[in-house]
Amino acid sequence: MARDQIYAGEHADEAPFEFSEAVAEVFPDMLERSIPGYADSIRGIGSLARRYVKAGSRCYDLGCSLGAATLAMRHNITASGCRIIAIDNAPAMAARCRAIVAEDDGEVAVEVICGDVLDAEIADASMVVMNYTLQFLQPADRASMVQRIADGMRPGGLFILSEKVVHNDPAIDAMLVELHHDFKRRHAYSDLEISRKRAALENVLIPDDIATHEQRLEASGFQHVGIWLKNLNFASFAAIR
Ligand code: GEK
Repeated sequence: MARDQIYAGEHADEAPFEFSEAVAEVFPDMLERSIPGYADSIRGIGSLARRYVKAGSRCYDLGCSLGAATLAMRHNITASGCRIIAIDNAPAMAARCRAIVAEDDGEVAVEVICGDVLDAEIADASMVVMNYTLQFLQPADRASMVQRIADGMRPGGLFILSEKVVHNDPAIDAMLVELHHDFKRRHAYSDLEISRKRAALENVLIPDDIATHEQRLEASGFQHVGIWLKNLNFASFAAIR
C-alpha cells in the first residue's frame, strides 16, 4: 500500500486539499492513518448490508473513493438481484474504483459512476452509505442531499452517514481535536504534516455538530436515528427510513 507523504516534503503543496491522482494513489493509507474508526466503519457497513439489503433493491455508495464501502456491501449482501451504484466526482477516484471493482470477484452487480452526488438519481434503495463525504458538500446543499436520499429509500431501508463532527462545548471540542492529532502522530504523521493538512482542509471539509446531523436526518423523514459508531471526533449515524 503506497504511503501518504503528500504533506511531508519540503515543498509540499499548500493549495487547498483536492482529490487528485496523487491523493488517490495513497488513499487507503491516508484514511487508515487519518480517520479514527475508519476500518470499523467499513466492517460495520458489511455486517449491516447482510441485515438490511433487500432482494431486488439498489444500494448506493455516495462519495465512494476507491470503493471500500462498496466492496464491504458487495461481499456481505445475501439478498438476490441487488445492484450497487458507487458514485464519486473525482476522476482519479472513480477510475481507480472501477479497476478495483473489475478485479474483485464479488457477484453483486456494481456500477461505478464518475459524477456529482448532488445530481445522482436515488431510487428503490434499501441501503445508502455516505462514508465521510457529506462534510465535503457545501453546507447549503446538505439538507436537500439528505432529503433526496430519504426520498429514494424503501421503508425500513438503512442510511449510514459517517462524518467528522464538531462538539459544541469548546473545551471538549479542543480535547478531541488534540486526541485526533495524537492519533495521527501515533500513525507517524509529523506535526508539520498535521498542520499543513489541517490548513489545506480549511473551508474544504466543513464539519457539522451531532445535533445538526440528527435533526437533519429526522426532518428528512427517517424514523429512527442514532450513532452506531464513534471514535474521537468522528461519528457514524444510522438512520432507518
Ligand atoms: C470510503 N467513502 O473509503 N460528489 C461526488 N463525490 C464527492 C463529492 C461530490 N459532490 N464531494 C466529494 N466527493 C470513502 C471515503 S472520501 C473521505 C470518502 C475523505 C468525494 C471525493 O472525491 C472523495 O473521493 C470522497 O468524496 C470523500 O469509505 O477523504 O475524508
